[in-house]
Amino acid sequence: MEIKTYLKNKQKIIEDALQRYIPEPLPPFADHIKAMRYSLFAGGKRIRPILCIAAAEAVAKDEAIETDLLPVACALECIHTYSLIHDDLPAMDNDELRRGKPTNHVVFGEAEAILAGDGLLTYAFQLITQQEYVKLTAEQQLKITNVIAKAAGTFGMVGGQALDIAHENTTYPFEMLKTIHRNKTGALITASVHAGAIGAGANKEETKLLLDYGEQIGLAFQIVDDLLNATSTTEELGKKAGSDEIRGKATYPSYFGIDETRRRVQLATDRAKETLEPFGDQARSLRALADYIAIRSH
Ligand code: GRG
Repeated sequence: MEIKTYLKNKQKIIEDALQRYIPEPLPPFADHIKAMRYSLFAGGKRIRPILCIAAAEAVAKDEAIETDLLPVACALECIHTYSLIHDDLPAMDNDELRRGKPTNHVVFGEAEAILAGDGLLTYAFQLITQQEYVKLTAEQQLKITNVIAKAAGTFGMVGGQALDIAHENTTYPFEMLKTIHRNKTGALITASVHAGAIGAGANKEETKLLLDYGEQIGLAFQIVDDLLNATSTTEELGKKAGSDEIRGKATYPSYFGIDETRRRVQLATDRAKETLEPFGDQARSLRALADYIAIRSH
């Protein structure tokens, strides 16, 4: 199946599951839930949930694995969406456009946007552990909760964001840029793959290979984000282009120029695909996702 068809099918499955799992905007919390739903259903690519399911499919032959993992996949999207809402706030990147639409705080105000993010982050962990939704064992739920909490928190995305903000308009060694990228963007992507591996009952060797794959595509994903920020238009991206330079952020293109940056994307993508060799044809979707991440246009 072509990657575009695969993505479309999976996006529809995630979309439907999110509609089922995320509460309706009913009193007394109607306005708060409306703000959560606004960003969640604003047209994200759903890469993290799809990676979670594709990683599980690389390990498990059982077709039910997708349904079993849907709450976890949706939880990853909730956390990702929260991070975008908070990242766009005036105190952080101060952006007014995201996923082609006005950002959450522009529509609902700052206080509501902060709470929409808080609500999504917390609801993610409710989803992973909610007994009527989850088909995984208690041990799998515990492991997945730990992996995702770590990746989303101080030793992952939040820590990476803190470093990123602290280093704006400063010059620093390339090693620091790698640390920022690995935590801010890579950690949740790797955790998405890791959660799929846990859900599918991957053994030690399979888990190690999938983690290596996750790290390489996490790296490729962030480098492409840097490239797109430097080379695309706001219309193409659905968010402000050129903002890294305006905010004095170090990026791969600022260290290496565009051509060398593109070469590094290809290198990370090739490495990611190499680690999948032992999975044979069962990892075809993960391979296609690595290619998709490298050539994506928004
Ligand atoms: C506020 C705790 C906190 C963290 C923010 C995610 C993040 C950390 C900042 C966003 C800034 C940014 C552009 C990061 C680059 C990688 C990234 C997360 C891009 C957006 O992800 P996509 O392309 O977005 O998967 P969609 O809209 O398709 O879901």
